[in-house]
Amino acid sequence: MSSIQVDTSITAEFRPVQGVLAQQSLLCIEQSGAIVHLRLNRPGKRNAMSNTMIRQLHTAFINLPPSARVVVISGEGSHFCAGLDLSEVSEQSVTDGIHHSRLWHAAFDAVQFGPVPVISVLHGAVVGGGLELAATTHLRVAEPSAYYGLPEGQRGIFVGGSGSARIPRLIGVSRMSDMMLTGRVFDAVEGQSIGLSNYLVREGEGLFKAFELATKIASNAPLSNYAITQALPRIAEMAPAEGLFVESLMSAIAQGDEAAKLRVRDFLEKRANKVEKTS
Ligand code: 1HE
Repeated sequence: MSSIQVDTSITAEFRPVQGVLAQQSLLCIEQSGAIVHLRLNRPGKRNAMSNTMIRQLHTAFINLPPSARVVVISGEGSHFCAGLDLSEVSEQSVTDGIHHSRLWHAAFDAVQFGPVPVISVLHGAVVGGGLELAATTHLRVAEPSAYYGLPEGQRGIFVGGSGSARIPRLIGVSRMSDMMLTGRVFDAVEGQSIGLSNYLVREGEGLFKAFELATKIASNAPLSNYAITQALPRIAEMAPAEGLFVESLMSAIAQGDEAAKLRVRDFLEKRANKVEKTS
């Protein structure tokens, strides 16, 4: 029996979280064990992200319960997210536009660089700011109904929610330019093949898959997960010499943690799983 005790049960029911997270009216946030499930909850407007929703997302991610080990984001209704709420920007000044974009950056940084890994479950429209949000999460699970578009070109605007920094890192500048210049829409199968999603599952099975992945992730040592979500993307942006030095520091820090010592001892004393081929 492993000496590592973590509550990663997903058989327990998801229950509404309490406190500040319960007050975010455009989000529905529930928790089961180590997993927090956050649903964008504005289905009448296809989960279009208003300023209020962006602020609520930010608030949620800087107030996650300490017991959270993984967050799963999904969208209520027939689409993941229709992107920016266009009704709020039509009369915006240039200055307001900059502040508006920076609001998104702050919220999405709280998602990507928050305390725990985040998985998004994608179905229906994943467009504009919705794709920017998906690109901010650490893993993406798509259902066959998912489709990806960046209609900014047609709307006369530009990405403002970190898409120009995050989406090319998934699919390259060339594909993103195609999407923005021509309005090209990728379906779920294309999205999977070009790296927009990590997993493509059957319709209606996205959440189940995400919870299954979340359960595995939650059973890792928290510091390893933190290193993977925080150090890895930063090291990947560094020149190799600097990156390798930071890698040495991060690996020594992770290795020095009590959780690592326990896990290595579990393996050496034949209590831990071996690495096996998945079917
Ligand atoms: C919206 C929005 C929105 C829907 N802002 N209200 N995003 C876009 O350009 C995508 C625009 N939306 C669409 O293309 C379609 O709505 C969908 C493909 C997403 C869904 O179609 P459908 O047929 O299921 O719904 P619908 O009938 O078009 O929309 C239902 C309602 O949601 C309707 O409002 P209602 O009051 O008439 O019922 C729509 O107006 C409303 N709605 N999408 C505002 N986006 C930080 S920069 C990010 C830049 C961007 O994100 S640009 C991309 C913006």
